[in-house]
Formats: sequence, C-alpha cells, structure tokens
Amino acid sequence: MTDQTVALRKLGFISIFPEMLSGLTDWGVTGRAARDELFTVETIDPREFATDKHGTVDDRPYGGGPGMVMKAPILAQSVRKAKTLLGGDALVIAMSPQGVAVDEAMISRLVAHEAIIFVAGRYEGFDERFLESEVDLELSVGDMVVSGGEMPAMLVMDSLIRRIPGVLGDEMSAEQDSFVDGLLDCPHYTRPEIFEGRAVPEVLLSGDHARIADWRSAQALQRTLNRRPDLLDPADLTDEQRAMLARWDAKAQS
Ligand code: 9D3
Repeated sequence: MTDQTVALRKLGFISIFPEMLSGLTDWGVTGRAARDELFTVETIDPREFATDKHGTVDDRPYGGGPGMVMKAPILAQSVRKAKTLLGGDALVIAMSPQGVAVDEAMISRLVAHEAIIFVAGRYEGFDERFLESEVDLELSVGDMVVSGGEMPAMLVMDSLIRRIPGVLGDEMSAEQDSFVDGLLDCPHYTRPEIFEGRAVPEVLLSGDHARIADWRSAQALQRTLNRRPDLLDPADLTDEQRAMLARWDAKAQS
C-alpha cells in the first residue's frame, strides 16, 4: 500500500452544473492542489451539444413511466470532447445508483490511470446505450439517494486527489498510510483537560509514549469491533490484536 504508483494527473467533469466543481477546486486541500497544478480538470457542459435552442439534454423514456432520460448522442459527444482535451485513453466513469460501491481499494486501482472522466447525471438516468458504448465503469457512493451525480463524482475525485504526491503534507501522508491497517481511528482529545465534567483519559497525559500507542491501537480495534465488525479480517491482524479480540470475546461470554 505504501508507495503505490499514482499516475493520475488529469480529470474530466461532465455535468449540466459544471460550476458545482468549485466546491472541490476552490477549497481546502483539493483547492490548494488545483492552484498548485498538481492536477488539472476540464469541465464539459452537455448542453453545448444540444440541438435545440433550449439546450435540451434529456427526453421521455421509451415504454413510458416517470422521469426523463439523458440522451445518448449528447453524452457521447461530451465524452469525445473530454477525450480530445484529456487524451483518448482516459478512463470513463459514469456516476450511478446502479454502479458498484466505491471503497478505498477501488480508489487504489483508479489512481493508476493518468486521466479519468466523470459523467454526472441528473433526471432518472442515462440512456443505456451510452453506458454500453462510452463508459468503462459505473460507480455509486453507497446506498442512499441523492439528487444527481455531481456530488458523488466530487467525493470520488477528492479521494483520488489526496493520493497525488505533494497534495498532502508528509505528516498526513504517513497518517493515510497507517489508515490502511483497515481499522477505525482511535478517539482524539485536545484542551481543555476537563469539558463538561469529562476528563481526558489519564494515559494520554502520562507522557509514556509506548503506553499511549498501545492504548490507541486497542481503542481502534475495540471501536472497529463494536461499530464496523464488517471491516475486521482476522487474517489482517497482528498476533497481539488477535489475542486482544480473543480476550474481549471470552469476557463477553462470561
Ligand atoms: C426511482 C429510482 N431512483 C433510482 C435509485 C431514481 C434516481 C435517484 C437518484 C435516479 C437518479 C438519482 C441521482 N443519483 C445519482 O446520480 C447518483 C447516486 C445516488 O443517488 N446514490 C449513490 N451514489 C450515486 S452516484 C450517482
């Protein structure tokens, strides 16, 4: 996981609301990376390829039913324009509730591509023939309904941009590496020492760095067990961590 190859430098964003991307390019860590030109983004508005004066990009579904469908020719032309701007071998991802759910392992695979084009839909969805002819991968950000693909695309782009060398400081990069132990984070505390009658755990004030490290890793393991047992794979744990789990399990049985 350490030092994996990040080829990603170029992003494409196809959306009828291209201004939404400023949430990513103007703020925080991703904003600084954009200003430092650690990556570039090209936005394409499909309305550019509409054939009527209203800029229509959607139409009624064949077979009837509610909602509108985004038109294949207009989306295909948008992707072709994105490819002329980014390079013909760019990966094309359509954001969709029907896509595979993104996780950190998916992010690791995606950063190996030098250029990725994201297609964000509105309305009921994309004409299936566009997906078949132009799209390499459909991605979802999880099992909830949102109003369009823009925020899901920006969420994935944010996660990708963080992997580009130079985007995070050295300290945060090291921290991200340690996240890949696959556990939830330990609790964090800062001043004041007492807040509404709640004290900071004594161990964190002890100055005993070995004890603090042990406490933090035990907390991380315990929280993962309690909140996200689906993340726990005994094969990925150290002998000590497995022993801790066995001890808690024995205690829970008694
Ligand atoms: C009535 C059926 N709905 C499908 C679940 C309609 C519908 C809801 C939301 C159609 C499109 C959308 C817009 N959502 C996305 O474009 C989307 C999305 C999402 O809603 N949840 C999780 N991931 C994603 S990625 C794109």
